[in-house]
Amino acid sequence: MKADKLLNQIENIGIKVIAGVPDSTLKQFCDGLQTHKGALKHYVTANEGAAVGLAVGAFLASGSPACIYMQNSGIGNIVNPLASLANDDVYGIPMLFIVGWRGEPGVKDEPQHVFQGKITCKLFDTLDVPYSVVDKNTTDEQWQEILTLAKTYLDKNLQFAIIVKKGTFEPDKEFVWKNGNTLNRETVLGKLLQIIPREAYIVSTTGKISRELYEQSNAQFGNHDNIFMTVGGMGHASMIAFGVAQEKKDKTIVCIDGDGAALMHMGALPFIASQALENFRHIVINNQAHESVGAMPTGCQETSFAEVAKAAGYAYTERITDEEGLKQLENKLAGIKGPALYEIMVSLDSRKDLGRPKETAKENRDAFMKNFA
Ligand SMILES: Cc1ncc(C[n+]2csc(CCOP(=O)(O)OP(=O)(O)O)c2C)c(N)n1
Repeated sequence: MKADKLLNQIENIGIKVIAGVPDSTLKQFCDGLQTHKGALKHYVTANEGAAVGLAVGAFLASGSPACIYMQNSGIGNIVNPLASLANDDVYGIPMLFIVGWRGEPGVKDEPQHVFQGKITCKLFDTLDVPYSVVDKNTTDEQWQEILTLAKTYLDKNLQFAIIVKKGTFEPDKEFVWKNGNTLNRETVLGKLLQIIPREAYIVSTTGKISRELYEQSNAQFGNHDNIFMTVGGMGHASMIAFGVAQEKKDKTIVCIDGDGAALMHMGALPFIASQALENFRHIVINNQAHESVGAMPTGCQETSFAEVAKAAGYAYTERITDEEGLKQLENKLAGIKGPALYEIMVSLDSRKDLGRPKETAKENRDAFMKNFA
């Protein structure tokens, strides 16, 4: 299936708004969203639950159901507004979900996708959301039948989901966006590992930031034992870092976050600021996009995390855009009382041959915990 064709079919069943968070399984679909010429209004939301909220409001005001696209790891974020607001036992708000299926049973995938993949269909069953599963062999006629079926549910103010297997969407027009930043993310991460004291602990965010830190740390030090990689649970790295920091007040804890992830659960910022832990350092690597899953802009490209953190009450905040700023970071990281947030603006490049952690998640957990034994 080509994204453009599906987007036309989606419009044809009366959907006027589409919102969500990008996913690698849906990469071609997400590219299509950026290049599609139809009348659909498209929004990238901070998290998948926020897209459900938007869909509720859009329906209230227009009477038309909205469509929500997401990775299956976002199901957790939709459960609350879906079960306690949109469900037929409450307001009965129709919406169509398009869900990328990572971790499909029988298909090799990363540890963070295995359990989520196993329970994906069961979760929609539990949530009373009927669904169809599609793959690369689903014909145009079958897609049309699925959308016609979806419409019968939407017309009754119910929800419907289309669960999309890997390889379903054909490459079409690739969407390419440049943010104009000059620092390279992996180079910055390599430098940060030289600046951050070896006795500090690092909690890194979901996606390529953790993968690059893993490779850079192994290359520089032969291990990555002071880094906890938040491989799943996108958006929660800063609260994990806070959890460590409040236990280990004599150690410096550095959260290395992404802009998309920091947006996803931004309430962490005022919380962390209010707790005023001097040992807390927050570094947001801002490429203004979800680069790990295809570089779709976050929808909040102009947001300054340094300004947000300042308003939230962080003791120190700064935006770094060039080599000079990065050079000066060494003193500012050690000599300043936290909570401090450094926002580093980076470009959208990443290596094609970037690896993934070779150990199991539990081995990495144990290696990190050994530091505190
Ligand atoms: C709840 C949830 N939604 C979506 C994803 C898919 N996902 C993995 S990494 C990523 C992008 C992260 O963007 P950002 O934090 O800006 O880091 P970048 O990839 O740009 O370095 C997304 C959307 C996910 N893992 N979890």
